Amino acid sequence: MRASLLSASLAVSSGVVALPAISDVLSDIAALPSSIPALLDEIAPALPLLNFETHRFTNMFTPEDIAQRKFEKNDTDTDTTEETQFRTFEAAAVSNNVNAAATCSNVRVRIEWDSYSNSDRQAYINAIKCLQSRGPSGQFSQSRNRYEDLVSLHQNLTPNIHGNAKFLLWHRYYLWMFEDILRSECGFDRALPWWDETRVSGRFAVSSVFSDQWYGAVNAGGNCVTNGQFANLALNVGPGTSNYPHCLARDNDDSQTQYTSASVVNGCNNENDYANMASCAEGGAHAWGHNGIGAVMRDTYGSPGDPVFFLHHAFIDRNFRIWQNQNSARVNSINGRDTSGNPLTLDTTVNVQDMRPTVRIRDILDTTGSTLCYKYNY
Ligand SMILES: [Cu+2]
Repeated sequence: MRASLLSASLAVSSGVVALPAISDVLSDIAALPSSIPALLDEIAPALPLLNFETHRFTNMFTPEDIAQRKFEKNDTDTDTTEETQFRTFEAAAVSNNVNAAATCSNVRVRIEWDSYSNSDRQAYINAIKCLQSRGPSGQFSQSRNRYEDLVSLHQNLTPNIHGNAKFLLWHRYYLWMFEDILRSECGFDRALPWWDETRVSGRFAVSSVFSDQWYGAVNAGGNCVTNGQFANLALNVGPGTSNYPHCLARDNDDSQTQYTSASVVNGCNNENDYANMASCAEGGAHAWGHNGIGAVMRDTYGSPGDPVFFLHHAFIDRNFRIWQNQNSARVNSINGRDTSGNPLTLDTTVNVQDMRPTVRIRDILDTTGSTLCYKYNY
């Protein structure tokens, strides 16, 4: 009885219409402690994977799909060359007035995980744990610590920032804000790391990221991660739009992580058109990495609850930057549409619900401009 009530409430609050084969998950649910308050003092349970699966990243592109250009957005044809040229011209006029060297003279270099020293790694993880130990701002009712403010923001905005051309831009600003909060609130004094998943596509478990020493196992079979520095981490935001205490869980699937490969990344980066490239990147290495790590990372809404989210998204942002570096016009022009179908312009805003100032796309296209000031080590 208790188990069916629980699954019903999860299903309703996360917007799921029907849960298939309830008998398949009953045994898992039945193992949950009896009340939510009791959970707060205990190890949070692993939730049945179905709760994450329901909100998984969709529109995934294999190398074959990419070769067939299945990522193409129908709407990008409406963005005429004339329009794009005008936006480029407009941006050039503005950037002529800005001395980039003067506003970003101390560029931070985000270092790939394998080259990030043990001291850097520990400082970074300490800063994340610091955020997790600090109280929430109060801005988000579902958040129980400062780190979960960031997860809540992502959960709140999920429909606006996925599946449309804002995806790469919003997540770029979100990562920058994460770094800025680590620095201003937890004394972090280095640049973020990023993780080159092309080196370990199809074999994530061999990476030191998922070792006892750092993030703990990726092969957790959907159970709680019980090793590494985030062992038994309790999460309160998600899955989906619901909020229920659960542990950090993972469920590695190499048949999916194989597509974080260089061929997938390069296949998307060969695309000339921003909106098409962004669509390809989102359904390419981005989605495969999320779904391949599994469980919490499989939940579009609550995936930042797994701290590896930020290593993964720095990889995606780095791929975007590599694409921009191929042609200088790519830091001065934009196309594609937002979730409502409105064309993006350089003046379209990117907001983080006031956790940091709202910016315009023109402010964050260049990672070495006056708003952001970072690059990647390769
Ligand atoms: Cu996201």
